[in-house]
Amino acid sequence: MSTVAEVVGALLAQLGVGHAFGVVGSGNFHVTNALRAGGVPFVATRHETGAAMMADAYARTSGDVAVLSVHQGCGLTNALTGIAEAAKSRTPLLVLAADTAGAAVRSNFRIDQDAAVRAVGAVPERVHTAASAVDDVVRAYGTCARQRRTVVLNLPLDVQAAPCELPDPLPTVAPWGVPRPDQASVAALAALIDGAERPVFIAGRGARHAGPDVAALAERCGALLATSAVANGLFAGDAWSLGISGGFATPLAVELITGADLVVAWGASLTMWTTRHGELIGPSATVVQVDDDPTALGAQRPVQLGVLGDVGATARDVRAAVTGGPGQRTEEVAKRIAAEGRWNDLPLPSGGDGERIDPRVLSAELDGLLPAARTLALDSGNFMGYPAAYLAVPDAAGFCFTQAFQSIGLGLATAMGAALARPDRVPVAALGDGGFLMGIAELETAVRLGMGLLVVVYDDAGYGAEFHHFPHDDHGTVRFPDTDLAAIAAGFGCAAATVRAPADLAVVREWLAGPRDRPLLLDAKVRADEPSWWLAEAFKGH
Ligand SMILES: Cc1ncc(C[n+]2csc(CCOP(=O)(O)OP(=O)(O)O)c2C)c(N)n1
Repeated sequence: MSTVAEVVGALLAQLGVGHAFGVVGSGNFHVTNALRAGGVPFVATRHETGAAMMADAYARTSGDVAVLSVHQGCGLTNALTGIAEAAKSRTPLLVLAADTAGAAVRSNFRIDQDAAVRAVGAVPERVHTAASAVDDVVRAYGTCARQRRTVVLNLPLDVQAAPCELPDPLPTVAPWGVPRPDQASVAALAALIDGAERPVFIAGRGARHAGPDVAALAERCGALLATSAVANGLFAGDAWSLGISGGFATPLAVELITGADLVVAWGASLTMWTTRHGELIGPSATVVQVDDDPTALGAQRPVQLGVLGDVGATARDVRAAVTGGPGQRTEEVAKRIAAEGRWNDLPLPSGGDGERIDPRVLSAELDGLLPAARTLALDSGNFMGYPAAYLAVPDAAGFCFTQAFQSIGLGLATAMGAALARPDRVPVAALGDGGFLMGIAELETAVRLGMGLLVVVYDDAGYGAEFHHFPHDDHGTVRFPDTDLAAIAAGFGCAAATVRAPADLAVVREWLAGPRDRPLLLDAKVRADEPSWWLAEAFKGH
């Protein structure tokens, strides 16, 4: 007779979870091994936050449900920052959390796990008894996969140990169909589009599965295309794409988005980041939002029309209903996008003084060195506009932006989870020195996995976002002595180099040409005399 722990692991493997990550302790030992025995690959990380972020990034990049496995109490609390990020991003992440037995009221590990995960936006679930175990797992998996929710399935130790059998036949969880918009909404949106002269479409996370549908409608009605940061890459290669809307936008994108008379947000909630605190939406523009989640419609700012429906289905239905026209796809706009549509088209500052490289130059040089088939993940901080602006990505799966909770320290593990989902691409983690040192434990994991990961640290010897925010204050809390991050990374087993000038980047070419069987870390000593251009925008929100 098998146990509940074994049934939970085997059943999840059967239901089709994609990849598992975690730190194994006594409480999640058996369930993790049951997952592995069922064929689910598992990565043992060095910190639960790293595991949570790898699982989150894996799920975002692959589209599959990913699993995080943690020990009861402290294993779960260590993962909470990552769970919050996943929950805010509606990542289909299933957390298997061991829990103390109901009667173990004095256990050191005891906390109110339901309350803890509910507090960060995840859905608490529980395997209640051996008799209900299968139903409990199916319910948790269904909520996770069908509703794109981050679900924490608590597994009390006494229930885990109880005898249990896999049912025959095994249950299945079929996906739900996509919700189509109602006809009146389709007609209303089609009329607005046909009446617009300068339509712009902004696609967000909810459009990542539907890029071609949105682009096809845009083509018919002459709309220009942009994305929120999370959907960066969705329209890569489209001649009418303006790139990212928001703080990272090019001057041309700012001009054309601000000049739109109709802005349609596709699976984008038009946050202060995407609209630069509303500045990118012209005062007379009509704003429409399309989303399959009614609570998202109008949540961030008022909209003249809210359309409830799947983004892809809505774009297809509206395409059949519009008359169409050239919109703002004129020869002049085409020429301008071709000439100044990317940050890399604009003049760069001089390289630096040989001691400190300019972060724009560093980013643009890396863009030229790296193959197009790449996956870019970012940490948080002053630096992050530079890689977002200058490093092109091949498509939306090529960009992993775990910034819904705005935590530093998540970027390295994010890059690793995305890398495992797309082993055909060169993964790049762009980090500040603060975020890198916070998440450094997973460098050992990357070396152990033989991961060909490029880690670029924009090293300004401090929390740049903070010392630029408060330029006239005491910086004793936010500046640090210069640290030899290349030596630290080499100690972990990475290839590593210090970068002070573009010529130092020759090491990247050599590493790319080689077996790429270990990470390369670049400790790029960057100029820190001025804040990045987008940070001034961000400060307005604090
Ligand atoms: C977990 C967490 N702690 C603190 C902060 C506040 N914070 C935002 S940016 C930042 C500094 C980041 O420094 P670094 O990673 O070196 O990047 P830089 O700003 O220097 O480019 C801090 C401490 C945060 N966002 N997340």
